[in-house]
Amino acid sequence: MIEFYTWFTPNGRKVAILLEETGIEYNTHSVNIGKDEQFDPAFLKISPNNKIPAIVDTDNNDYPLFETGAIMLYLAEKTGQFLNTTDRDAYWRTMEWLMWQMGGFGPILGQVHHFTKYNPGISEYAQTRYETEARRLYTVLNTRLEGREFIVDDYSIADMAVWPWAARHNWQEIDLNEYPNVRRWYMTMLDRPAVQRAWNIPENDQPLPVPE
Ligand SMILES: N[C@@H](CCC(=O)N[C@@H](CS)C(=O)NCC(=O)O)C(=O)O
Repeated sequence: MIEFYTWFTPNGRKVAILLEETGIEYNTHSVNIGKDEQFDPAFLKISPNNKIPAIVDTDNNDYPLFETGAIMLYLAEKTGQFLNTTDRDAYWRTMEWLMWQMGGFGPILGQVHHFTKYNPGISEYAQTRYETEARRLYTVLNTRLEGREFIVDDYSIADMAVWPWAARHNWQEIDLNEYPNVRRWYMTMLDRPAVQRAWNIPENDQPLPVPE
């Protein structure tokens, strides 16, 4: 059994999608980051970086894990799903795009949320810098998806890691119509029942973002 500590944010939803897609048994524990529950001493024992999400694998001596990249690799290995380990090119391409999300798409879009959505006008420099970088990253993704249904051809943890960040395109003032391959891929993902269920973990009243 996987104990899943999370909140309804892009990083939480990355792991929620994977858990739902694999069909593995898990329990959800809400960690309300709006109420600073990520700083509770009990949670810090599992996630010393005081961020959601984190997991505990009770089938593996209560093994705790934080950082979504590590969690997704762990769950892909445990279930044997969504990471092709036999085709070495597919394996490394999946790693490459997972790392691209962890090191670029996530952190930069997180800054766009901070400066453009929540604190507009506070720093023109920061807003311009992160919005420009966000558009560059969407262009990179759009190019990668040209002629491909998914980021690494077969549906993988790379798609699950990137999608919840793209789901906040409105917050980022990104018009997905300017990135047609991203839009098509985004809609393919949106149609998946597991993605729809994951959006609501833990239960929340946020509507699934459907681009105009
Ligand atoms: N690199 C981390 C980032 C996790 C992260 O930033 N989580 C946010 C929510 S999306 C959080 O817990 N924020 C609470 C805080 O910063 O105190 C990962 O991929 O797991």
